[in-house]
Amino acid sequence: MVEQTEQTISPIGRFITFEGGEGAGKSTQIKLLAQRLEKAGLQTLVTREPGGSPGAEVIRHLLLSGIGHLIGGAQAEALLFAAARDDHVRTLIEPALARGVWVLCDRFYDSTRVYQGKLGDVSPALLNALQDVTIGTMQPDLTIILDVPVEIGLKRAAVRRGTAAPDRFEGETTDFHRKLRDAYRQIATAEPGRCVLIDADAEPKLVADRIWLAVQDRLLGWPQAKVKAGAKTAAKAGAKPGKAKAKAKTA
Ligand code: T5A
Repeated sequence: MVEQTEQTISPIGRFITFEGGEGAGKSTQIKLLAQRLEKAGLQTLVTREPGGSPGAEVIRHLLLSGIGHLIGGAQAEALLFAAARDDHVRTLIEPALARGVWVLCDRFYDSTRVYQGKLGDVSPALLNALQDVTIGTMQPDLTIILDVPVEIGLKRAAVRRGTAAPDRFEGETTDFHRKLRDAYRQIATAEPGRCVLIDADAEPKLVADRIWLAVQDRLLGWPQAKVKAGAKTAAKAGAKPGKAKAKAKTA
């Protein structure tokens, strides 16, 4: 298994982003994928947005407190997310990729497109301009969109939060979160080359197997036989990999 890994893995760094609604399981899954990649001999860096770099973490604190929304609504928030992203990309992501590290990022610009664009009505022209300034032509090599029913995601987020108050975005209405889910599904449909939609309404281990299949298939170039072997493992545990894959292409 390790021999195959060494023969087929590209030495350049890859950029994988995780997206989805509240409580979809991004933080949980990003750690599990990093463990699998490290086991395969790849150096990884797990990071998040908003935040990831010292400067961006300061802006994260402002954003999640709701100050951006208070001073100028979704447009002000879009500007703050962009400022945080600019620092994060320049000081952390680009240097890591240049060193050959695989960067796994919990949320990236799709979050801005969905939260501030689709739901906040910030104009595509402004979002495109911000994207040009912050990331230019850089694109994730793969975007994993975790899809769960809204009620389940919100319940998970509430359990994790415990007695703490919901943040600015968790506190939105159920209708907001439904639209959020739809918007992510639309992105998966519109950009099937970059995105894969993963059914995340399952045990964490099973979701991790689905993600691993997608990463093997899309980025590691492992032989089909190997992918099928992974699919069998998932099927044994009750997964329907064929269905998940078809959904990713059509949802
Ligand atoms: N935002 C962000 C924007 O509006 N615009 C932007 O441009 C960007 C970058 C960030 C907020 O900022 C917004 C979006 C967000 O609202 P955050 O605190 O970073 O907020 O939180 P989120 O990214 O939303 O992530 P969450 O913390 O809500 O959830 P995760 O990471 O998706 O889920 P996770 O892994 O922490 O799991 C939540 C709980 O569920 C359990 C976990 O153990 C945990 O308790 N769990 C499962 N339970 C059952 N089955 C599974 N499969 C499970 N997977 C996890």
